[in-house]
Amino acid sequence: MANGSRLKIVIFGAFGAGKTTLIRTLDPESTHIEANCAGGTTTVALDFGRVLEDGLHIHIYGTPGQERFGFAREIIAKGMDGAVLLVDVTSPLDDFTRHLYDTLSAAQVPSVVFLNKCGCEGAHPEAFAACFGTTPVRAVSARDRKACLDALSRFAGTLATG
Ligand SMILES: Nc1nc2c(ncn2[C@@H]2O[C@H](COP(=O)(O)OP(=O)(O)OP(=O)(O)O)[C@@H](O)[C@H]2O)c(=O)[nH]1
Ligand SMILES: [Mg+2]
Repeated sequence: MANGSRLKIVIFGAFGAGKTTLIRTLDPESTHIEANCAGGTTTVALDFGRVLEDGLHIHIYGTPGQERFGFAREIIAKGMDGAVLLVDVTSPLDDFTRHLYDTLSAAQVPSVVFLNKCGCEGAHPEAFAACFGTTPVRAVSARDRKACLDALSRFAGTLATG
């Protein structure tokens, strides 16, 4: 349940799904704890950003996507009001993303799936439409601020009133 007019939303997703990019797009002033890795950077602790929409303070926490950081995901997830599962649609659905979805579903966390990289070469968003049961699915690009803000505030609206 939301705490007054403040919401804690946690972003989950596999390695490289675009969680850090999404939070940076939503809040250019956001904070990121990352390390260098082959081809770029990877989150080794968390991301944190804030968005104020319609009087609602949305605190957005990003998790590390590497499987070995399960302990960090557990800590970051504590007390969350809702979860975003971010999925890279340029690759087939992987076991880890499926595991994250199953864990959120079993815990009955209010969730939404954001399909990311929809405009990229090799993207197949249609292949994911039936993968997540009754959980709402939204197509975004983590680099598109308007689409991300719209998708986030719609989801936040369901939590604030729900
Ligand atoms: N073209 C394109 N590239 C994207 C998009 N979102 C993320 N990327 C790229 O995908 C790569 C991984 O993005 P990150 O945001 O670091 O992914 P992450 O989910 O935080 O990764 P971990 O922290 O390692 O789990 C980076 O090179 C991003 O620039 C997108 O919407 N479009
Ligand atoms: Mg990251």
